[in-house]
Amino acid sequence: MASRTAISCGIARRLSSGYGFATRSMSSWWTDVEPAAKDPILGVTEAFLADTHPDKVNVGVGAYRDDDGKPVVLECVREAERRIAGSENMEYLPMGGSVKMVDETLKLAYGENSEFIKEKRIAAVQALSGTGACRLFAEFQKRFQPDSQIYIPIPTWSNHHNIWRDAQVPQRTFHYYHAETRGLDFASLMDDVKNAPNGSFFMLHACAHNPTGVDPTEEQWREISYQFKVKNHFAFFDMAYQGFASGDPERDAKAIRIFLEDGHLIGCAQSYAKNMGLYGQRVGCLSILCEDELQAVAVKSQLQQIARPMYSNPPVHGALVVSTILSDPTLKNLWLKEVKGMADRIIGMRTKLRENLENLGSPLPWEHVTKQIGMFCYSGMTPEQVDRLTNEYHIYMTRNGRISMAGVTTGNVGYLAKAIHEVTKSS
Ligand code: PGU
Repeated sequence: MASRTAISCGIARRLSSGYGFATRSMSSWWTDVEPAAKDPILGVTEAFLADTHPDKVNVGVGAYRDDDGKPVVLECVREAERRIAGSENMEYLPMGGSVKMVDETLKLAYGENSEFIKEKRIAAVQALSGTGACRLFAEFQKRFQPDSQIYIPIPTWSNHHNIWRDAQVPQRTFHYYHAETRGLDFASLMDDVKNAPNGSFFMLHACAHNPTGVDPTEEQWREISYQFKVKNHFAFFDMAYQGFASGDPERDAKAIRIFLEDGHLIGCAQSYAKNMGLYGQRVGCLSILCEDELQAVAVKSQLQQIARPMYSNPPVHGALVVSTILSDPTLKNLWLKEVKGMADRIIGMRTKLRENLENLGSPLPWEHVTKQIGMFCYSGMTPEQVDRLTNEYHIYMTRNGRISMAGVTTGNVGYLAKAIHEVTKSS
């Protein structure tokens, strides 16, 4: 940095003294910058928006749509916003964000009557949605366990790799999905857990695994938790879809509760992007369960110190929306009803998509469309088949064959099934 400043001062001097360096404009600093690769998920949205075809379909990004294909603002959110507009100010939040929002958020992950909450053993801060929570944790991991690595399932949400890469935490992978059965590769997963060095960090999807839609059963979670205990591994849960797996946020926290029962000190990223439809508000939470209150105070203070030079303090509006909803029993019940409504519509679309494919006489099996859970269907289509869907049918999805079921509607499911049938029937 210092040398660049010195060089630029030199250039400025020569320019002003007429030495004839006019061709070297300041923009030449960036001539070596190549365009970044397109994001495999958000790049799909960009391509979709640029397409002018009237029948185009976007089943790329995991963002919920109603049955008319429109983005949804939940009724509970509308009501909370009416209340906020009439009363709240927009001051800075503390570095760790809204205490009220964080307190309510911890109840969703750790349980309404959690002993850990009562004992103040959880270090928790508001984060910039689920991504920000993961990123904050990765930074914390690097800072306080500098020699550690992170084990990430294959496949996973593509951004997980970017997050731990930018935090300079080395990445390892563990088996998760079995392509032939389109289910969990439990045996290989357990082998990887056993073979990892003692005390390894693992990133686990708490529910509604992205992109596969395949979760371990309760029994399998118990075995995973047991083996983590034997190996003294650290479990970091990314919970971006609480409520979308079963329709009930409480049931979707089961994996976390099993780990808590078994005495693990976990970490957890929570997001309100999907289950409250607060995508662009960037509201979420990072929590780390500690040995005691003293440790939790220290850990929280370090998380705040990481946040301070990055973004200082998190945004206030989304946090107010969340805390208003969750602290009011009537609004909270409305929210629970609305989450279930979203999950149910997606399940309905799974049935319709499968029925349509079978009625078209597809020679391929499609049971996995209805067996998988959460927002996504991991269809098994190849990148080339996806390219044909996009180029010939204006259907946009990620090249790993993931269909965001949240974008499937009564209006487009027939068209989608027909196009999928056309590109897969001879495979
Ligand atoms: N973790 C998982 C497993 C996710 O799928 C997502 C979002 C996040 C965290 C982050 O969500 P926040 O919005 O930061 O709370 N994945 C979606 C949304 C698009 C994206 O890639 O960010 C998806 O389509 O996979």
